[in-house]
Amino acid sequence: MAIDYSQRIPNNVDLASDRRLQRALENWQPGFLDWWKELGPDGSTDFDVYLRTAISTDANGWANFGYVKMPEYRWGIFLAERDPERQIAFGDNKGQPAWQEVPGELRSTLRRLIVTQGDTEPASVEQQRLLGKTAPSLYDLRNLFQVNVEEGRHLWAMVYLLHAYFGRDGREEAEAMLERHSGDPDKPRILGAFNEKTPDWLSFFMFTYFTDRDGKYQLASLAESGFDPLARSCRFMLTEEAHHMFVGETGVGRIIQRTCELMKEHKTDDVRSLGAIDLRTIQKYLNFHFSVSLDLFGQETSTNAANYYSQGLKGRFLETRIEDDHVLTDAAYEIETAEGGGIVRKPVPALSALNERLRQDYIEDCGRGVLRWNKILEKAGIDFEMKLPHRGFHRRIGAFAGLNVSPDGKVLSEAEWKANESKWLPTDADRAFVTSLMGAPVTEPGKYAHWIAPPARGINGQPVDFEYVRFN
Ligand code: BYC
Repeated sequence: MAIDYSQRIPNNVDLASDRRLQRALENWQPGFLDWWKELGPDGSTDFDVYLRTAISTDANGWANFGYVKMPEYRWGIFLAERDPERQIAFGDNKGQPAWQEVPGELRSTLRRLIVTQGDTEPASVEQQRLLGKTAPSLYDLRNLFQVNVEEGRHLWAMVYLLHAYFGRDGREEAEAMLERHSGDPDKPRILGAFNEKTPDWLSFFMFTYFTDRDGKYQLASLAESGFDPLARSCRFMLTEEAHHMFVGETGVGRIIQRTCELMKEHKTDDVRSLGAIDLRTIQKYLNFHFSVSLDLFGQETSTNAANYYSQGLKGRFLETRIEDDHVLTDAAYEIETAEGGGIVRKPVPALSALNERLRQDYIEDCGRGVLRWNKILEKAGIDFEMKLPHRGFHRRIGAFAGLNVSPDGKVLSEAEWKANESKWLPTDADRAFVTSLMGAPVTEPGKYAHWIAPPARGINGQPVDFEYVRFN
């Protein structure tokens, strides 16, 4: 699965053999580059960045490191290897050979899924575009840029599918990917969390921990798709996604670490006066990013989700490892949801509960990192525990959207909510404080901003004081 870098668009799909498709994508490419220059990482054009670039999609080739000027990064089309024997693993078409073309009757549904997925990728780049101005170190700046170029490539992955399999509609959707913008009042991005701001590095780390993890779970579900080119695209995207979540988990962990150090050294909880972020504020950011990311899974019970599954378009997380009939027409699944002004547990048809089931897998995964953050606190001897709030807390999508739910899962009156909201979610003053810590970028190798601890190790075996970015 070597990638052909001699082409204008690097690829491992033999693009050169399809001149029409190649031309169509080459026509889209300048618009993408203009978008990158306008809304990609601000002011980064001349930097040499120590980046990972895939040279093949197998285990030996996808993590190749070297200095790259970001606008010269070779965005391209990389699909995981095809298994000619692959069968659809679930739904009404279970056991049939995976589709290499889009079944006519599933066209618009599949296009919508691909567009929703694709839309998030450039959205996140737009959200993060100013963060380089306040990078806490060269190591972090490099990680931000790595995440950004790969999200750009994930857009390419979806745009390729739209161009290759959806004709004129697909080409129009690919154009529209560059026309909607994060937070644009007239043409916003499709999903809520991608219109929120990422104005500071605590938000960035929370976003890459919680929101990129939604990406992991959605991509894993689409990697089960009966439409093989989508499955193969998503499988390769998942290999890159892991680093994004690593950046988030270790970023939050390093902030907690630094806060603990200062609390111990100065024997105080009030680390704000010492120029660091207090644990309560970190918890509030966690509450915010977790809850907006939970919304990304859609309604608790969803006929859309049932249809995607029965049609063979979107499976469950690690579908083939689950031991059941993979059709689910007779199965039930117990969910927690809002009903009659309260929170109830009840069994519902498993097919309709697929969004909720994926959200449950996601919540469990989120919890594992929180445990590791708590280990840092425990090791430092600090009596504080980070917690994931209840799934109903601060929701805008789904059955909980109409309720005021506290982090520990109690339904509150409007007045009770209002009286406590500022304890649970970042206030304007909290955000202003965190932003105030984001000073000029730290550009000296091996130096780190005051509010964050250095990483335990560098990237690709390099030391932590490596020159990860050269500014020229
Ligand atoms: N915001 O039946 P439901 C990533 C709409 S992140 C706004 O539950 P469904 C990444 C919904 O469209 C992963 N609207 O919907 C991370 C529907 O509208 P209609 C992105 C929402 O379709 C970081 C209605 O409500 N990938 O990769 O089952 C950095 C009924 O809802 C929202 C995907 O999402 C919302 N949050 O579920 C970079 C995968 N939620 O039909 C990248 C593809 C629901 O009434 N998308 N609605 O007009 C999907 O699988 C589904 O579209 C969703 C929604 C799971 C998102």
